[in-house]
Amino acid sequence: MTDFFKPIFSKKSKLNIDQLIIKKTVISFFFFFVFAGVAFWGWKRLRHQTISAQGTRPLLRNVLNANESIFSLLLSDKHLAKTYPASEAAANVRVNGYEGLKTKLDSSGWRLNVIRKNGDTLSLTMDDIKKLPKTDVIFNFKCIEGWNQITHWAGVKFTDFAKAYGLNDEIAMKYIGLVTPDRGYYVGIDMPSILHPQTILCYEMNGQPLPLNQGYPLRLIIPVKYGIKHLKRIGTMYFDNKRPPDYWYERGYDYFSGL
Ligand SMILES: Nc1nc2c(c(=O)[nH]1)N[C@H]1C(S)=C(S)[C@@H](COP(=O)(O)O)O[C@H]1N2
Ligand SMILES: [Mo]
Repeated sequence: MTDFFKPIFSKKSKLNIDQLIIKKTVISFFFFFVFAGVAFWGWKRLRHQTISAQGTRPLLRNVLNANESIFSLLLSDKHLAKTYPASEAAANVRVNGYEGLKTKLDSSGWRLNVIRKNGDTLSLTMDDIKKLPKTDVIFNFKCIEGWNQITHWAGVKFTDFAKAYGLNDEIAMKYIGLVTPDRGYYVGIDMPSILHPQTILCYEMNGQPLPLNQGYPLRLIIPVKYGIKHLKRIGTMYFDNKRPPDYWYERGYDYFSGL
């Protein structure tokens, strides 16, 4: 008996088929019980946690935050989202999400308000923004609901915009917040992502001014993030070292929402 079992867990011995089967079975059961134990522990923890101000149960939020610290390490200016020729861009672009677009837009009164670190506000018109160099971005737009579409956008690179308006102290902070004019939709974005070379303040789609439901006059296009972060109809931007409030984060989604 022992001559049969003993060698199974000693590294040196050669095993016959029956011994190998037993070894693999024992190892499989071991991992089965470990994973079942972790799952049971997680389930017990979750049952007693209530949905917090962070939009979900604390254990789930901790998992999302841990994912964020791993994925933010992968974000780099050298990692570009795949781009496509304009001929591959969809002509009929999907429209999704109307938060912050439900109030009538005051086109002539619209300004981009940039709240500076010292509290001053820059109040910019579309002409101010269109004067800056224009960049096209054609990429695969991805929504967490599960659809994606190759789409063609153009506007000013966020880094060109920040340079033109001398937002040096501002981009040294950790986050940027964007809000629609009526405050109905709002996002917070980590600074490395907004400074990524493919992030644009966008005013054109397929070579035309943005349609109203796609965020006219100005929206964010940020290919390193899921659709939820591409805020349409920007009214105000501000900078902070703490995470700015974020519409979908408050409803349980991942804050980082990176791709
Ligand atoms: N103002 C505003 N911007 C928004 C949303 C919204 O509800 N309101 N939805 C977001 C989501 S979930 C997605 S997928 C994209 C969709 O952009 P599209 O309508 O141009 O396809 O916009 C994002 N920006
Ligand atoms: Mo979305």
